[in-house]
Amino acid sequence: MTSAFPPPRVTRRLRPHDAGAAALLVRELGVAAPLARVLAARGFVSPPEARAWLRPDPASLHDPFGMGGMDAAVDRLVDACRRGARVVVFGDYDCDGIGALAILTTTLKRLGADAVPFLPHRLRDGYGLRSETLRRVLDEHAPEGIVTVDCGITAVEPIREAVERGAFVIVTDHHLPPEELPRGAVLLNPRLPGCAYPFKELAGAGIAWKLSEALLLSDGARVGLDAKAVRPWMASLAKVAALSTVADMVPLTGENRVLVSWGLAGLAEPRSPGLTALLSRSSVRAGKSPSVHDVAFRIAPRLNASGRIDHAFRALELLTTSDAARAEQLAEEIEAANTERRRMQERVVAAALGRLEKTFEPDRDALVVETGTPEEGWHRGVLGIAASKVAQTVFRPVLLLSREDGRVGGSGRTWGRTPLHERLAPVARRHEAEFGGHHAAIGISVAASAFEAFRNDAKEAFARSRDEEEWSVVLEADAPLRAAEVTPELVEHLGRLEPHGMGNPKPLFLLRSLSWNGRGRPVGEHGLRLVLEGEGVRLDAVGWSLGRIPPAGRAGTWDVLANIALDAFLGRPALTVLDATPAEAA
Ligand SMILES: [Mn+2]
Repeated sequence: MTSAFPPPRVTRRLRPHDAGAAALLVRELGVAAPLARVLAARGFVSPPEARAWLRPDPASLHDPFGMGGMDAAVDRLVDACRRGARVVVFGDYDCDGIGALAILTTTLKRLGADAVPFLPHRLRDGYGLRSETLRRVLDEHAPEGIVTVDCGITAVEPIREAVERGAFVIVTDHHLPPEELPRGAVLLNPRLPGCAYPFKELAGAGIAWKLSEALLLSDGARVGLDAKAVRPWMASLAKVAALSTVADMVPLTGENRVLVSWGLAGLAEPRSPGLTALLSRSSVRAGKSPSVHDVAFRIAPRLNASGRIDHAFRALELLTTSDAARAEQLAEEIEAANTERRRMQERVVAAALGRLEKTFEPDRDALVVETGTPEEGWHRGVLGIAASKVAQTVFRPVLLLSREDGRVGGSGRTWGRTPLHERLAPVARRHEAEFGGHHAAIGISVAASAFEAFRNDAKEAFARSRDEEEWSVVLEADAPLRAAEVTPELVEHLGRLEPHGMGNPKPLFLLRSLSWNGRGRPVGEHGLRLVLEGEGVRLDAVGWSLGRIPPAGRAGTWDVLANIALDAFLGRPALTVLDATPAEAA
């Protein structure tokens, strides 16, 4: 049976590398030659640079006071802490916002402030700092000041109002600053024009972490946290910052690489009862550091779940409680929310794909727009993740929208390199939609009366700029590799490139002319375990899509793109084959 959704083209590339630079790295750092080739191909051509990358060191983190606004923010907050003043920390309901909130609230409380965390409700309050929500915060808590985390840089009007009412406002955010900035507030955002802070890619929790560090360095001694005690405190906050940073899909380079390695290593001993309960529910073995994959696919979805289904306060409380019994109870509630989230998400995905199998036309459709109702389970909180699942099946950008209260609204996720936000923005404007997001992910809401016209317009706009190259899957090998170079030592050396994730993928190697006798043992839906051979060396391999190649076409010589890992079952290195093409005649 042929799929209704033909797979995209695959573009294969090999990164060039400077062989002289790689040889120098082998000599100076004593690393295996294939690792040196990967480093050189990724731009680490000088030994000190490469050494720093291979050994992420907390001592290399930048001075937090180098961030624009830091001095002013610290002065304001230290003063508030000393007087025990009430400060509301205003966060966001995703994993980054929750982590940032936990980090800064914990530090402000430790320094003596009456810090009150506030989380908006996804459905009732919407995203970010809105006037109505802010008014409620001011009325309910009467704080002396407000510090935003992971949001606020676009909240011009709400912040004007808060300042008028006499509150001080400090914005800490990592989103792209708009042209018109909030006035009367201290702004911390490395992306602000003129901010000299050298690293621009911190997540919201990373910035909250830097602000915490600056606060403790300035005034920690007053509460018994002298210079020596600040470091373990920051190490403990780095555990949460690492989870948020991975979850927010920012590149794991620069300071993010340091924070994430430090935090993940620390999570081998989570200490806090909430993190302990969370890791155990996420099937991370006690005493073991979670991997980036564990965070992205097990831990972050749990922290996000309560905010998707209902209110994110449970996740925040889980990260901050010191009560083990309470932590267990919260972890259990979060587990239930996550199960419910998964069920709702699967239902939406199944409904959308069921319809698309009948209606999708690959030559016509350059954008997929599907709608449902809350009664059918189309709940706003899961439409974004459902859209990304559908996009991974149909290989097109996807909008999933729910019809509710006279409006049609939900989320969109792109496929490949299609600039979803840029391409949809003018259409959204024409139909007076509420619209926001970034390159790959958007949120949108249109009046029901304008929806049909919006949908036609959007589909046409995407069809007009159809470019199948944007949808192709790019497999870029870091370096060539010979079969004889695949050794346990190489696997160990390559481990120094971890943690892998956004901006730092697992090294992908090109192994040319491996012969395959055509035999293999099926694993999973389309996978095969097999043995490949090159230069007389036999290599164990697993290929998760090699089962798609008909047996008659298998025996022969292949060029293979593969990751290398230690096969826990075999106890020796094995290839994970991502792609195999008949060998090019040499
Ligand atoms: Mn964020």
